[in-house]
Amino acid sequence: MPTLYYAPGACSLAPHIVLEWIGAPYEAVRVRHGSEELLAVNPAGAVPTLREDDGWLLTQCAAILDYLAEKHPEARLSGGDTPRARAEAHRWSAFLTSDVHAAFWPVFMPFRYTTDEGEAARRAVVEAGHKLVAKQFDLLNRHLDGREHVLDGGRSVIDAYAFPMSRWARKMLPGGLGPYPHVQALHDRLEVDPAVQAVLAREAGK
Ligand SMILES: N[C@@H](CCC(=O)N[C@@H](CS)C(=O)NCC(=O)O)C(=O)O
Repeated sequence: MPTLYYAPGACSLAPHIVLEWIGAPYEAVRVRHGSEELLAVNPAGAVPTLREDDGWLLTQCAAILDYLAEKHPEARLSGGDTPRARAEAHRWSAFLTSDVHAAFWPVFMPFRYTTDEGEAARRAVVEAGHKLVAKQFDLLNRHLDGREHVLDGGRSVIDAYAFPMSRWARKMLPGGLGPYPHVQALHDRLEVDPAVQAVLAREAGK
């Protein structure tokens, strides 16, 4: 049975949702950033980390999502098997796990982006981060116009990753998801999914 190390609301929410969609037994272990427990499985001190029964550890959300989709073809979460479908899955995985995720860092962790400890410098970094996030969400919003899922092959692990990113944007951007109605629509469809509801409740400790 695989074990997922997660932190509530973090990008680890994506593989958590995917494991629930797959429906096979798994264990979800809540960890604190910087804890010995997390550092023991991921020296970067980041979530998500996946551990298989034989002790094999996998980090990097994109790799974990791709692995889970490949391991469980019956769940049909890869977005398709043709060379172009695989390329599209990798394209959108790279966009979301690098461009979009990284754009949030100045918003969440402004102190990592300036050595100036003043409030004005902190605010300037956060505002620059907002602009970067907005640029990425504009791209995602335009892609989702007329689409129900990120990938044309239907529901996939990429939708699962888009969900925590959308939640972050809704919470952190001054206008929330208002300017991105197609992203908002995807978020809303996913939010009412029973598996997503179950995972959100677990992560909230309910
Ligand atoms: N590139 C990594 C990034 C993982 C990552 O940064 N996770 C965040 C939570 S969303 C984290 O654990 N951050 C802890 C830290 O940076 O100290 C991945 O996609 O798995």
